[in-house]
Amino acid sequence: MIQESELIINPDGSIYHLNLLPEDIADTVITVGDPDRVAEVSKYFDRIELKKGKREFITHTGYIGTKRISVISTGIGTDNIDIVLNELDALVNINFQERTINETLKELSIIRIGTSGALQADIPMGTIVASAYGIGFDALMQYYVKQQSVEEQGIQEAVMAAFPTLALKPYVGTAGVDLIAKYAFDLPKGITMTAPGFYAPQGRSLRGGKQIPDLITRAANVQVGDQRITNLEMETAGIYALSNMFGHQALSINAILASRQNGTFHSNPAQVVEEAIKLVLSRF
Ligand code: R1P
Repeated sequence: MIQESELIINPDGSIYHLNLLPEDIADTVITVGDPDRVAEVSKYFDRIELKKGKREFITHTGYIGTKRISVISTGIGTDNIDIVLNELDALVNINFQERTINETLKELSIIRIGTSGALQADIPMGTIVASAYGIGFDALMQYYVKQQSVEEQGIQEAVMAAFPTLALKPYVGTAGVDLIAKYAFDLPKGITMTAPGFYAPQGRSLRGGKQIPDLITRAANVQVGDQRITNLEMETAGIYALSNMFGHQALSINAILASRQNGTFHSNPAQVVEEAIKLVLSRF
């Protein structure tokens, strides 16, 4: 039996942070960082069945045709991903009355529609990129047990060699094969670097000193077989690694808003995000 302090259930039976009941969530869940982006996705639903939320975690569940779909905002960063992924998994794989793990486990399809900066000069702003892998430069997976594939180990070793001064060991997660085939078969793909911050952890500095001044070129030059680091953001690796651990499929689709090699930012970010949303929903 899972203790009350570990699986925290609100008085209405909903899970602590997401404020959702098990029946509130569809088997396909789109995640977005920005709570305002939830309505930008659900405006394309044929019918919205519920809108719930708490803090930065806003959820809309509805239907496209006869297919049920949820969209949930995660807010920014891996610490939020830890909460969202654990609570989504609990909603489908834990019996809240008995506080026990279900015998038959459910596999969710989790699709992130996010924004990101390109690391490669040949990926222009406005491109929609899919993450074949995510590499996390944060400590999240130092607290979990996850099997590592040979491919993941190769990426981890190449990245560690490129960043010898890092005290932590970046971890790797992998996209769900079925989701890549369904949603991202024709998109440019690569490794998404996931940083634990927006400024120095992504090679930016407005005023403070940077511990890794050449972070962008170091990351851009990593080559593992035919894989390279295409883009940089703050959630994909955590989503992938936890989904891999739990047995869910995940896919991260990013609208490229910045070119980090050229130092430029897109003049109409909302339009690129809209294109990414329409692309994913048209393939649902
Ligand atoms: C930073 O501005 C945020 O934007 C990116 C980063 O990963 C980070 O969450 O993604 P979202 O637009 O999906 O939030």
